[in-house]
Amino acid sequence: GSPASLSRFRGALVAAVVGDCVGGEFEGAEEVPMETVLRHLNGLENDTKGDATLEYSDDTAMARCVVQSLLTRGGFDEQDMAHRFAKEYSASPGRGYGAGVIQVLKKLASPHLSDVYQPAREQYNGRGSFGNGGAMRAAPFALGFPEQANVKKFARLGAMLTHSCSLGYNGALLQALAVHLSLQGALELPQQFISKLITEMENVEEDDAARSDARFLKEADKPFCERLYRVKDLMGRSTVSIEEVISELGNGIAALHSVPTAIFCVLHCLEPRECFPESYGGLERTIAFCLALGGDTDTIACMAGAIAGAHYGIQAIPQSWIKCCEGAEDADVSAGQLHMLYQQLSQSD
Ligand code: F2R
Ligand code: MG
Ligand code: MG
Repeated sequence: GSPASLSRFRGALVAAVVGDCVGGEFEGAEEVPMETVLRHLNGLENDTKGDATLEYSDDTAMARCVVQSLLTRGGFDEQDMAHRFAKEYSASPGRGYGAGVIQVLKKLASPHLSDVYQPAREQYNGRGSFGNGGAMRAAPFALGFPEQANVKKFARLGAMLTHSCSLGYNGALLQALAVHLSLQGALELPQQFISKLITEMENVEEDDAARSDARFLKEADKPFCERLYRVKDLMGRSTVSIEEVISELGNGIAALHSVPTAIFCVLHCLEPRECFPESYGGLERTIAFCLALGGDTDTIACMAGAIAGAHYGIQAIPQSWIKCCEGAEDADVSAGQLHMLYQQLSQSD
């Protein structure tokens, strides 16, 4: 498809929802044999009822708030977005939110709050959350802003409403950047794709706050860059086991242990692999691979789904999967609206 086509927008937003919904089945599981994953996915294909049976979780609930805020305000408005997060949590608290972020969402509901970034700053004795909650809802920023600098700026600010640790908000920035590049067709050249991400994150992680957080958490000097180099290394290997992906990149709830993993899953599944049915295209392979990792499967599949969907487009997502997932059809409609906003902004830039 052509860069930033409607099909890519629809693919990104719909596959993110599908990843969240189908991945929810295995969230927290330690070991998920590929046969179990394929049986789960086959079950969706054979589901003749076709009514949304898989519910979305916090990943999609918060991404929907981001989408509606960007569309309603025609850009980023922190007050509006914070208000939507709080309202959504209060209306549906049972979507599987992280244990810490709940405190932030409750504080954001206060009518007396003057600084919407303050509750996030109060988390974890003032160090902020490094969870992947900012990254899991970052894809719409890539669809709302044509300029790469704006994608980075607003994905970071949008994440900081709940995640003030640099390892949380930089994970969101990285995820939005990966979707942005994928929308432009950058996954046609996978080596250049990963090199661009590394170059961008080298600059982002120069920041004093990033260096201080990394030191405090005893991580590498530039933690996301270090993980992306590991992704590059794994890409060069002919075979990579699930165990190697988990030990090298992680499958956990921290942004550092899940965003580079999601990026790797997309890159690894660009080519057919023995473990998947021949009938599977790249998007199906990506989602299946994410699920087989176990751990934070809904979020890793959601983030990988957004990147892969932006690459393959809407046609790559099986209709039977879309029909089973709550919110997937809404996401398709929203993708069309974001595409219009993106085109308007492209023309005015
Ligand atoms: N939370 C889950 N899944 C497990 C529980 C499901 C639920 N109880 C159920 O059964 O329905 N999934 C969702 O959470 C992840 C996104 O989390 P988010 O928004 O980043 O939340 P939070 O609370 O900020 O961080 C998550 C955990 O990370 C640890 N953590 C973060 N920062 C920390 C810090 N500075 N120091 C120490 N620990 C820190 C804490 O354990 C947090 O609880 C997604 O997977 C989403 O699907
Ligand atoms: Mg979730
Ligand atoms: Mg999760």
